Amino acid sequence: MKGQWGKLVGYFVATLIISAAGTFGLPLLGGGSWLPDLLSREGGAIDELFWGLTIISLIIFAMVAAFVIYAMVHFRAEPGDLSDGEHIHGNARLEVVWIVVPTIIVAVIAILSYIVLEDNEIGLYDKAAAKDKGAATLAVDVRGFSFGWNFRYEDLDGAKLTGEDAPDASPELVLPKGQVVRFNVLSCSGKEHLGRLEEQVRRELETEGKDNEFAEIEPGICEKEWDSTTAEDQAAAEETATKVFEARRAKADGDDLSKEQKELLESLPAYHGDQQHIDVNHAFWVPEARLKIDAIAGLRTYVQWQPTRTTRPDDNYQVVCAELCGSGHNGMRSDMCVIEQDAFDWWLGLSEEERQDATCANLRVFNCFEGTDDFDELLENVAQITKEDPEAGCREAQEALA
Ligand SMILES: [Cu+2]
Repeated sequence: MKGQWGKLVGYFVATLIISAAGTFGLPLLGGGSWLPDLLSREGGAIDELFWGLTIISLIIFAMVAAFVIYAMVHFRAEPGDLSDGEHIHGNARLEVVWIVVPTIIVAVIAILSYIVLEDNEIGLYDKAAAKDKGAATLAVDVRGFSFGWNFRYEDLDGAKLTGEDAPDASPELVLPKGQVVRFNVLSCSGKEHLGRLEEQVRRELETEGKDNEFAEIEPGICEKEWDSTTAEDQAAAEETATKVFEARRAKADGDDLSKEQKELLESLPAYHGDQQHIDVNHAFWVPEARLKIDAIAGLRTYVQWQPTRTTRPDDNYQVVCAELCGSGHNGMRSDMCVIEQDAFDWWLGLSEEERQDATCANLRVFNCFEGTDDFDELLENVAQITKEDPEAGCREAQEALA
């Protein structure tokens, strides 16, 4: 008996060493890590959890492999032996072990995951609970549509932060370093908008030259919410959006609709052909920040994280869609970048025209010149540098401006 355990332990240790060397060593051959760069405060704990789970998995793998190898080596049949193996059943002690041990492992994993996720969601749903532990200080409205993203910047009460002449929304995600950002995520149909415009054009064409009171079509709910500027407007639009979502879900489930729900669904703008104003679900994800959240049509979801460093020219990070959403899914990517707070404040106030050059491709090079505060001039110079050398890194840019 003693010898058996000794051999089992030997197989266990050997398998553990080989599989651990493979797991941690293979990426070194490729010159990197299994994980992308880390950009957020929240990502650190997630990575630790990931590696913790990896180690638990390696140990379980080595245990199973040890038994398999032991069985193969010591219980293999002699050549020509075609008889059945011994039938064994009813080992109470063994059954207790294989129920209790996995239960403990799963419970430990669940508790560790809960602690990490709970800590990452400080104040996300309960501002009062956040206190000084690092709740969000900036809100970004994230709208996913087929196929792209829009980002709008707000304070936590929903008031827009962009200046008078600034565009409402940005197709790229620009974030200030150090602020905890709460992302309000929604799949807000691009088709809703396109569908309305198409319908409007069609109606105008049909009645060319004649007055057509029907040519003006009400914006859809998603657009209304987007366009609302006061907190009350937004709350009202959001409330309606929630009711529409519930009514649609009830309809899809085959439940009886209330009178209010029926009226609501009938009042929605309808277009020719399919229900073009309904977009599909997407998922908002910046791999370097680790956290992701679904973007659901009609239902707002939230995620928050704090970018802890600025992005450099080599940090070509992107917002990607993590939910297979259709033919354009692979192209549903937007550039993202993190800049210093004062540069961010300046960026928010830029007019539509000025923002043309203030893209992430240039803002990343911007970050090579920390301490400069004449951002207008810097942008002009940087735009010139990247025009001549789109691949310019910090060194090239610094040399060009020296
Ligand atoms: Cu997608």
